[in-house]
Amino acid sequence: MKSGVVALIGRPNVGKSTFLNTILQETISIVTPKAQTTRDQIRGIVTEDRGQIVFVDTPGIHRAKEGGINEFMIQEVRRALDGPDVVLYLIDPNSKPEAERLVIDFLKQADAKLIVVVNKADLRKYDMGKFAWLEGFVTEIQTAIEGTKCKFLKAVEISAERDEGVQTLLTDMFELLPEGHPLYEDPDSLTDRSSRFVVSELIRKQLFMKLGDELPYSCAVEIESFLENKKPITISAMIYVERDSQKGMVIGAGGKKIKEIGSSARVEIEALLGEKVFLELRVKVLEAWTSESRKMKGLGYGLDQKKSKKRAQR
Ligand SMILES: Nc1nc2c(ncn2[C@@H]2O[C@H](COP(=O)(O)OP(=O)(O)OP(=O)(O)O)[C@@H](O)[C@H]2O)c(=O)[nH]1
Ligand SMILES: [Mg+2]
Repeated sequence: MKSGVVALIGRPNVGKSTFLNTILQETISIVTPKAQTTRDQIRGIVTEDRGQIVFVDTPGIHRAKEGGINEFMIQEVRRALDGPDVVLYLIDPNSKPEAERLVIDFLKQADAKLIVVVNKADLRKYDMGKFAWLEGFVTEIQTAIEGTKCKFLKAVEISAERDEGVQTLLTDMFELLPEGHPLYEDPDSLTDRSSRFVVSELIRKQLFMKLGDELPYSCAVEIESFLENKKPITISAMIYVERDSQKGMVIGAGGKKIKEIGSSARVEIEALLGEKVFLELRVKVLEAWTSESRKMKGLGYGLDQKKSKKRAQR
């Protein structure tokens, strides 16, 4: 049996979470049209006769201010790059070398085999000329990581959304990985995350889908109770925002907005759990939670202890 860990990394919005869901044929990691949707690393487990591969979805790599939620996201990327067998570096053909160079710095720290995955190949079909930068950039990556422990294998094109090239890549992964015991014993488990976590993410997804540009970045979701034995399954969740004015926007006039968010989230939660669900949402202000580490920790976005101590000493 083959066994190993494959990290999915890249800039925000390139299709990392879409790739994970396509591989698993299940929505484990939320996907939205907005950048910086994913905040935590999320493992997706593929177990079959060929062996087991643990794919690790990560937040998009971006320049993060120290000490806030964005630093947490980058910390999650670094954690995922600590020890995978293979790194899949996903690129959106609409990106630019200047933006992608940020990712190269992360690759240099990885002791792993590297495959560059140009996603959204469906877009390339329409205008090859516009995407001519990609070839030169792949060469640039190879030069930049020379002499590091990150070993370039090849570049491939896929469309994660259309499941084109994904299965071939999966076969490549099985061939590349070493023989070994599976990391997760239960052949039916698809992720390391609890249903509670995935449910909170499905609610967060609807905040991204239904609220204006900036507001979703100030939102966090916490499941307060999850009564699985009740019929219908009864879930109560709290949406945290940073300011009073944001609370009003999430609720909307006459509670219309939060109703919309709740009913769309409920449909997806029912699909996930395979049962009817009663979902209750409430909104609470937790002032400046995206920049205060104690509050972030309470919401599951804990910053590394050592780093926080260093910061406090400065
Ligand atoms: N055309 C096209 N769009 C895609 C493809 N894969 C993903 N997308 C779209 O790209 C957008 C971002 O997808 P995500 O999977 O959320 O991207 P991500 O890299 O996880 O983004 P972050 O979590 O923000 O880092 C969504 O609107 C997807 O529908 C693809 O193969 N083709
Ligand atoms: Mg994502």
